[in-house]
Amino acid sequence: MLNLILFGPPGAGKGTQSEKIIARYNLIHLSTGDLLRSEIQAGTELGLKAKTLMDNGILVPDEVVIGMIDNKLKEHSKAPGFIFDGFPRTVKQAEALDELLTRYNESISVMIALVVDDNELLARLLNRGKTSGRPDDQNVELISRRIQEYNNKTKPVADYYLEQGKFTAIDGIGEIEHIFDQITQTISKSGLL
Ligand code: B4P
Repeated sequence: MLNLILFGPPGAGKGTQSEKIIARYNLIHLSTGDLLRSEIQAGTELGLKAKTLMDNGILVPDEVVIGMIDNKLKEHSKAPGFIFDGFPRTVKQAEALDELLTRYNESISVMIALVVDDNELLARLLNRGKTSGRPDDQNVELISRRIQEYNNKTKPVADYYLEQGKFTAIDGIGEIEHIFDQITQTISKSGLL
Protein backbone atom coordinates (compact mmCIF):
# COMPACT_ATOMS: atom_id res chain seq x y z
CA MET A 1 0.00 0.00 0.00
CA LEU A 2 1.12 3.56 -0.70
CA ASN A 3 0.15 5.75 2.26
CA LEU A 4 1.19 9.28 1.55
CA ILE A 5 0.87 12.42 3.68
CA LEU A 6 0.74 15.71 1.79
CA PHE A 7 1.94 18.35 4.21
CA GLY A 8 2.25 22.13 4.22
CA PRO A 9 0.81 25.39 5.49
CA PRO A 10 -2.71 26.56 4.53
CA GLY A 11 -2.79 27.34 0.83
CA ALA A 12 0.39 25.39 0.03
CA GLY A 13 -1.48 23.42 -2.64
CA LYS A 14 -2.29 20.22 -0.75
CA GLY A 15 -5.82 20.00 -2.13
CA THR A 16 -4.66 20.96 -5.63
CA GLN A 17 -1.90 18.32 -5.79
CA SER A 18 -4.04 15.67 -4.05
CA GLU A 19 -6.48 15.67 -6.95
CA LYS A 20 -3.67 14.96 -9.40
CA ILE A 21 -2.07 12.26 -7.21
CA ILE A 22 -5.40 10.44 -6.83
CA ALA A 23 -5.95 10.48 -10.57
CA ARG A 24 -2.46 9.02 -11.18
CA TYR A 25 -2.22 6.43 -8.37
CA ASN A 26 -5.84 5.57 -7.66
CA LEU A 27 -5.55 6.31 -3.93
CA ILE A 28 -8.35 7.14 -1.51
CA HIS A 29 -8.32 10.86 -0.67
CA LEU A 30 -8.75 11.70 3.00
CA SER A 31 -8.92 15.46 3.48
CA THR A 32 -9.95 16.40 7.01
CA GLY A 33 -10.79 19.91 5.74
CA ASP A 34 -13.24 18.44 3.19
CA LEU A 35 -14.67 16.00 5.73
CA LEU A 36 -15.28 18.82 8.21
CA ARG A 37 -16.87 21.02 5.53
CA SER A 38 -19.24 18.13 4.63
CA GLU A 39 -20.27 17.90 8.29
CA ILE A 40 -20.94 21.64 8.30
CA GLN A 41 -23.03 21.38 5.15
CA ALA A 42 -25.01 18.47 6.57
CA GLY A 43 -25.68 20.57 9.70
CA THR A 44 -24.50 17.84 12.12
CA GLU A 45 -23.64 18.57 15.75
CA LEU A 46 -19.98 17.97 14.94
CA GLY A 47 -20.23 20.34 11.98
CA LEU A 48 -21.80 23.08 14.07
CA LYS A 49 -18.99 22.89 16.64
CA ALA A 50 -16.27 22.72 13.96
CA LYS A 51 -17.67 25.69 12.01
CA THR A 52 -16.99 28.27 14.70
CA LEU A 53 -13.38 27.12 15.04
CA MET A 54 -12.71 26.82 11.30
CA ASP A 55 -14.29 30.20 10.51
CA ASN A 56 -11.83 31.68 13.02
CA GLY A 57 -8.78 29.88 11.61
CA ILE A 58 -8.38 27.63 14.66
CA LEU A 59 -7.69 23.89 14.56
CA VAL A 60 -10.56 21.55 15.45
CA PRO A 61 -9.91 19.27 18.52
CA ASP A 62 -7.67 16.26 17.83
CA GLU A 63 -10.29 13.70 19.01
CA VAL A 64 -12.77 14.94 16.39
CA VAL A 65 -10.48 14.56 13.37
CA ILE A 66 -8.91 11.31 14.64
CA GLY A 67 -12.43 9.83 14.95
CA MET A 68 -13.29 10.89 11.40
CA ILE A 69 -10.11 9.30 10.01
CA ASP A 70 -10.72 6.10 11.99
CA ASN A 71 -14.19 5.78 10.38
CA LYS A 72 -12.81 6.34 6.88
CA LEU A 73 -10.01 3.77 7.32
CA LYS A 74 -12.63 1.20 8.37
CA GLU A 75 -14.82 2.11 5.40
CA HIS A 76 -11.97 1.64 2.90
CA SER A 77 -10.09 -1.27 4.46
CA LYS A 78 -9.42 -2.80 1.02
CA ALA A 79 -8.11 0.39 -0.63
CA PRO A 80 -4.80 0.37 -2.57
CA GLY A 81 -3.56 3.20 -0.36
CA PHE A 82 -4.44 6.59 1.06
CA ILE A 83 -3.47 10.18 0.59
CA PHE A 84 -3.78 12.12 3.83
CA ASP A 85 -4.39 15.78 2.98
CA GLY A 86 -4.35 18.26 5.88
CA PHE A 87 -3.93 15.43 8.40
CA PRO A 88 -2.08 14.96 10.73
CA ARG A 89 -1.93 18.59 11.83
CA THR A 90 -0.59 17.99 15.38
CA VAL A 91 1.92 15.51 16.83
CA LYS A 92 -0.95 13.90 18.76
CA GLN A 93 -2.77 13.29 15.46
CA ALA A 94 0.42 11.81 13.96
CA GLU A 95 0.80 9.39 16.87
CA ALA A 96 -2.86 8.40 16.59
CA LEU A 97 -2.52 7.82 12.84
CA ASP A 98 0.45 5.49 13.40
CA GLU A 99 -1.62 3.54 15.94
CA LEU A 100 -4.63 3.30 13.63
CA LEU A 101 -2.56 2.10 10.67
CA THR A 102 -0.78 -0.49 12.82
CA ARG A 103 -4.17 -2.12 13.44
CA TYR A 104 -4.32 -2.82 9.69
CA ASN A 105 -0.62 -3.87 9.54
CA GLU A 106 0.03 -0.69 7.62
CA SER A 107 2.22 2.39 8.07
CA ILE A 108 2.93 5.76 6.47
CA SER A 109 5.13 5.36 3.39
CA VAL A 110 6.22 8.98 2.95
CA MET A 111 5.41 12.56 3.95
CA ILE A 112 5.79 15.10 1.13
CA ALA A 113 5.91 18.71 2.31
CA LEU A 114 5.12 21.61 0.00
CA VAL A 115 7.29 24.60 0.90
CA VAL A 116 5.69 28.02 0.23
CA ASP A 117 6.50 31.38 1.85
CA ASP A 118 3.93 33.37 3.84
CA ASN A 119 3.47 36.18 1.26
CA GLU A 120 2.57 33.68 -1.46
CA LEU A 121 0.20 31.81 0.91
CA LEU A 122 -1.58 35.04 1.75
CA ALA A 123 -1.95 36.02 -1.91
CA ARG A 124 -3.27 32.56 -2.91
CA LEU A 125 -5.81 32.33 -0.09
CA LEU A 126 -7.12 35.88 -0.56
CA ASN A 127 -7.48 35.08 -4.25
CA ARG A 128 -9.35 31.84 -3.53
CA GLY A 129 -11.54 33.78 -1.07
CA LYS A 130 -12.95 35.83 -3.97
CA THR A 131 -14.70 32.73 -5.32
CA SER A 132 -14.63 29.97 -2.66
CA GLY A 133 -17.08 31.57 -0.25
CA ARG A 134 -14.92 30.08 2.54
CA PRO A 135 -15.07 32.41 5.57
CA ASP A 136 -11.50 31.42 6.52
CA ASP A 137 -10.16 32.76 3.19
CA GLN A 138 -11.71 36.21 3.55
CA ASN A 139 -9.22 38.48 5.29
CA VAL A 140 -5.55 39.00 6.13
CA GLU A 141 -6.04 38.68 9.89
CA LEU A 142 -7.80 35.30 9.65
CA ILE A 143 -5.28 33.90 7.19
CA SER A 144 -2.42 35.08 9.41
CA ARG A 145 -4.02 33.28 12.35
CA ARG A 146 -4.19 30.06 10.29
CA ILE A 147 -0.50 30.43 9.41
CA GLN A 148 0.27 31.04 13.10
CA GLU A 149 -1.68 27.88 14.08
CA TYR A 150 0.38 26.02 11.48
CA ASN A 151 3.69 27.36 12.85
CA ASN A 152 2.76 26.60 16.47
CA LYS A 153 0.98 23.26 16.24
CA THR A 154 1.53 21.69 12.82
CA LYS A 155 5.17 22.38 11.87
CA PRO A 156 6.50 19.98 14.58
CA VAL A 157 4.72 17.14 12.76
CA ALA A 158 7.43 17.37 10.06
CA ASP A 159 10.09 16.46 12.68
CA TYR A 160 8.04 13.46 13.75
CA TYR A 161 8.32 11.99 10.23
CA LEU A 162 11.88 13.27 9.72
CA GLU A 163 12.91 11.15 12.71
CA GLN A 164 11.26 8.14 11.05
CA GLY A 165 13.23 8.85 7.82
CA LYS A 166 10.00 9.48 5.89
CA PHE A 167 10.14 13.24 5.24
CA THR A 168 10.75 14.91 1.86
CA ALA A 169 10.35 18.63 1.09
CA ILE A 170 9.45 20.02 -2.34
CA ASP A 171 9.33 23.62 -3.57
CA GLY A 172 5.59 24.42 -3.70
CA ILE A 173 6.02 27.61 -5.75
CA GLY A 174 5.76 27.47 -9.52
CA GLU A 175 3.72 25.67 -12.17
CA ILE A 176 1.23 23.14 -10.73
CA GLU A 177 2.36 20.54 -13.32
CA HIS A 178 6.03 21.03 -12.41
CA ILE A 179 5.29 20.55 -8.70
CA PHE A 180 3.31 17.41 -9.54
CA ASP A 181 6.34 16.08 -11.50
CA GLN A 182 8.52 16.55 -8.42
CA ILE A 183 5.98 14.61 -6.35
CA THR A 184 5.82 11.69 -8.80
CA GLN A 185 9.63 11.60 -8.97
CA THR A 186 9.80 11.41 -5.17
CA ILE A 187 7.34 8.52 -5.19
CA SER A 188 9.20 6.59 -7.89
CA LYS A 189 12.68 7.30 -6.44
CA SER A 190 11.63 5.98 -3.08
CA GLY A 191 10.65 2.70 -4.74
CA LEU A 192 7.18 2.93 -3.24
CA LEU A 193 5.44 2.00 -6.50
P1 B4P B 1 -7.95 22.60 4.76
O1 B4P B 1 -9.23 22.36 4.11
O2 B4P B 1 -7.04 21.44 4.99
O3 B4P B 1 -7.29 23.61 3.76
P2 B4P B 1 -6.16 24.59 3.42
O4 B4P B 1 -5.07 24.42 4.43
O5 B4P B 1 -6.83 25.89 3.32
O6 B4P B 1 -5.59 24.40 1.95
P3 B4P B 1 -4.69 23.61 0.89
O7 B4P B 1 -3.24 23.55 1.24
O8 B4P B 1 -5.38 22.31 0.62
O9 B4P B 1 -4.73 24.59 -0.32
P4 B4P B 1 -5.18 24.46 -1.85
O10 B4P B 1 -4.57 23.33 -2.57
O11 B4P B 1 -6.66 24.50 -1.86
O12 B4P B 1 -8.16 23.28 6.20
C1 B4P B 1 -9.16 24.21 6.56
C2 B4P B 1 -9.43 24.28 8.08
O13 B4P B 1 -10.01 23.02 8.55
C3 B4P B 1 -8.23 24.46 9.02
O14 B4P B 1 -7.86 25.82 9.17
C4 B4P B 1 -8.77 23.84 10.36
O15 B4P B 1 -9.59 24.74 11.07
C5 B4P B 1 -9.61 22.68 9.89
N1 B4P B 1 -8.87 21.39 9.85
C6 B4P B 1 -8.61 20.66 8.72
N2 B4P B 1 -7.90 19.54 9.03
C7 B4P B 1 -7.69 19.58 10.39
C8 B4P B 1 -7.00 18.74 11.30
N3 B4P B 1 -6.37 17.62 10.88
N4 B4P B 1 -6.96 19.07 12.61
C9 B4P B 1 -7.58 20.16 13.05
N5 B4P B 1 -8.25 21.03 12.25
C10 B4P B 1 -8.32 20.74 10.92
O16 B4P B 1 -4.57 25.76 -2.47
C11 B4P B 1 -4.95 27.06 -2.07
C12 B4P B 1 -5.05 28.00 -3.27
O17 B4P B 1 -3.79 28.11 -3.94
C13 B4P B 1 -6.05 27.53 -4.33
O18 B4P B 1 -6.80 28.63 -4.75
C14 B4P B 1 -5.17 26.99 -5.47
O19 B4P B 1 -5.77 27.16 -6.72
C15 B4P B 1 -3.92 27.84 -5.34
N6 B4P B 1 -2.71 27.13 -5.76
C16 B4P B 1 -2.41 25.83 -5.48
N7 B4P B 1 -1.20 25.50 -6.02
C17 B4P B 1 -0.73 26.65 -6.65
C18 B4P B 1 0.46 26.98 -7.37
N8 B4P B 1 1.43 26.08 -7.58
N9 B4P B 1 0.61 28.24 -7.83
C19 B4P B 1 -0.36 29.17 -7.62
N10 B4P B 1 -1.53 28.91 -6.96
C20 B4P B 1 -1.71 27.68 -6.46
